Amino acid sequence: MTPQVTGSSVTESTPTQAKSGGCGCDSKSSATVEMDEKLQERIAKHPCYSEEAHHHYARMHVAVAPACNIQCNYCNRKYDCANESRPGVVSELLTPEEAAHKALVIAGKIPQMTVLGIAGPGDPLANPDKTFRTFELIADKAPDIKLCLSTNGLMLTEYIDRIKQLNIDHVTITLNTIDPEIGAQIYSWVHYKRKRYRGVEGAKILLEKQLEGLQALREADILCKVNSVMIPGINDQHLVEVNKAIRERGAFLHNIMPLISAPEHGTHFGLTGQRGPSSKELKLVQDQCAGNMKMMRHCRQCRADAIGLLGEDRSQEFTKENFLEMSPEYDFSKRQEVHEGIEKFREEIKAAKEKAKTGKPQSANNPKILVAVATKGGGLVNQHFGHVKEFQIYEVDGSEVRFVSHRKIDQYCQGGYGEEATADNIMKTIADCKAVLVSKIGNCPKEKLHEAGIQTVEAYDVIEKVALEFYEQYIQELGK
Ligand code: CLF
Ligand code: SF4
Repeated sequence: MTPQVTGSSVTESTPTQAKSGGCGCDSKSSATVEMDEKLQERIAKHPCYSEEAHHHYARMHVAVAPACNIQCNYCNRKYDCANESRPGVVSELLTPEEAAHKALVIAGKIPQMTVLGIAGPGDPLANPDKTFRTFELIADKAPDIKLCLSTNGLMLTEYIDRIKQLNIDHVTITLNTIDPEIGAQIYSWVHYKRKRYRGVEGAKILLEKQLEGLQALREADILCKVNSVMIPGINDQHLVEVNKAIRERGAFLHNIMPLISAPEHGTHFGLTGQRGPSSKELKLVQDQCAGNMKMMRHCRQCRADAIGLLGEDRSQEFTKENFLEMSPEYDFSKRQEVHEGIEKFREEIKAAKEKAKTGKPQSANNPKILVAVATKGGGLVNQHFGHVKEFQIYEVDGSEVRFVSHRKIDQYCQGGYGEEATADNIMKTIADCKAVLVSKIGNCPKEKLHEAGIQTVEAYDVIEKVALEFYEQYIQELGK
């Protein structure tokens, strides 16, 4: 699938969905346009499937699936599923009834929550009764919440009819390799049809089932995202091949995520010193695959019980003790009202982006630069430097402003203690950026950034607009 630029907004379409005429003009048929629109509608409020939506809409995970049918070398069962989470203990397991109650509470308290995902802490399809019961309860009471499932794919073909029947429109498969020899280095065992398989034999079964599952999702017209964990020295050189294989089988989106590995996680990789990739290595592989299909770069490897916008986690506000005391406040009309407001705001942002682009120089010779953006969401530069916990990194070339990654930092404001140390770390984390775009910044960090050759821009406006204005000024100064 190729990212397409229409006006100022990047849209996603599959190769069969967008074709150009011989003259290079856009000659989409009305059926194709309609297909694009339908596709857009399906992803418009999904914060993972649409990069743009993740500034506005939230997801929640319910941890109802403890068991797993394989053993990945990057996972320790007492931690979150590394498929969809960073290693952190899942605070509490829920029954389907508790999960449904929680979803209805959150749907009222956070009306911009549009997607409910089951992503662990084990594999949802190794716990089919709990998983499907949860989805059933939620679909029944909250029809406007999209259902999302993340699996290792081993049992996908067995449950595809059930998935379709429940209207689960988004499924993620974590597929790290298509080569059983490489698979044997990633999976220590696979439990299939009451038997445990090890090494290449186990990996072969898993990989075959994953590719069959992908095919089955395409046939059932369910949008499939593939997650691949990048493991340097094991599958990093092989991910372009994985990308090709999944594209051919109709995957919608590819999310290459860095291996998170530390001895204290108690995983095989953690204990044997297997490192994860640097952000530069990760970006290189993502860029190699990007010409071929739409890549997801805004993944936060969230917990199996995460709640909120992707960059935030509000799960601790809704512990079992808390949410069981709360009454469900799900209100369909109120939620629709909030969503309409968000959509109106998105239109305004879109118009502002288009306006910002008008008349900007479009040249292949324009250098690409990185900028670090402080944002609380909404597609705006709207956060104080001292409060930033993660910068969003954008690549700018004068005509395009492209999200490339996020980088976590320790918050600068430490209440008067420790700012020196955090400042040094922040400088290191964004050393390759030409500027930080913030709503406000104090004199002290501003001076430090300038000393490090990083400019500061204070604004409260649409990210793309601020980034393009900075770029123009940067190029002028470069010319001088
Ligand atoms: Fe959850 Fe996954 Fe659905 Fe999103 S997460 S089940 S597709 S609703 Fe999203 Fe989290 Fe990355 Fe997953 S940021 S880890 S990709
Ligand atoms: Fe862990 Fe998920 Fe792998 Fe199962 S599929 S071993 S839960 S990372």
